[in-house]
Amino acid sequence: MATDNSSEQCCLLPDGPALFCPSSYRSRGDTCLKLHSRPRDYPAAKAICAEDGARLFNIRSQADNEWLIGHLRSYQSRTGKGRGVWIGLTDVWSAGTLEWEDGTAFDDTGYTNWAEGALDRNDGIRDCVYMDRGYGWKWYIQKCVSRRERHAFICARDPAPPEPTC
Ligand SMILES: [Ca+2]
Repeated sequence: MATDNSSEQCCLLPDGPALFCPSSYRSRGDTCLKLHSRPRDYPAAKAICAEDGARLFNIRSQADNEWLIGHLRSYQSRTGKGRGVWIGLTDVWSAGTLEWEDGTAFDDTGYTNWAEGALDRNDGIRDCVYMDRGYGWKWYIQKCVSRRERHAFICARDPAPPEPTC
């Protein structure tokens, strides 16, 4: 992640206050994003985002997918660490029915980037989707909690008016 640019103004509403990303988040479009490079299991990653009023970043377009890959490549080239990242997609609530963490149903006709055979692996045990360098950055599914396979993750939240300083 780039250095803190929290003071960077994110968005302007027509008649509202300027909105900012909180410190340690960076702005991308109208969203604030933060990469957590330390691998966690899916519920732990979710909980860490929730502490910030954020949710796991959802890939909703090819642009999102490419941005995330570029971001991870850059991180890996600097640190030599990291190979997988949760993408905020799970069927843990209803087996076989994938949903994004923002609450929208997964749409097969929308953008997807599945690894070959990944969906065949979706059973009652494997419920959480990640993308992995080992699969050419394509999407794969695994257990949400696995001691051996934890992943980095990105928290996404809305920008907010600046905190009062007095
Ligand atoms: Ca499943």
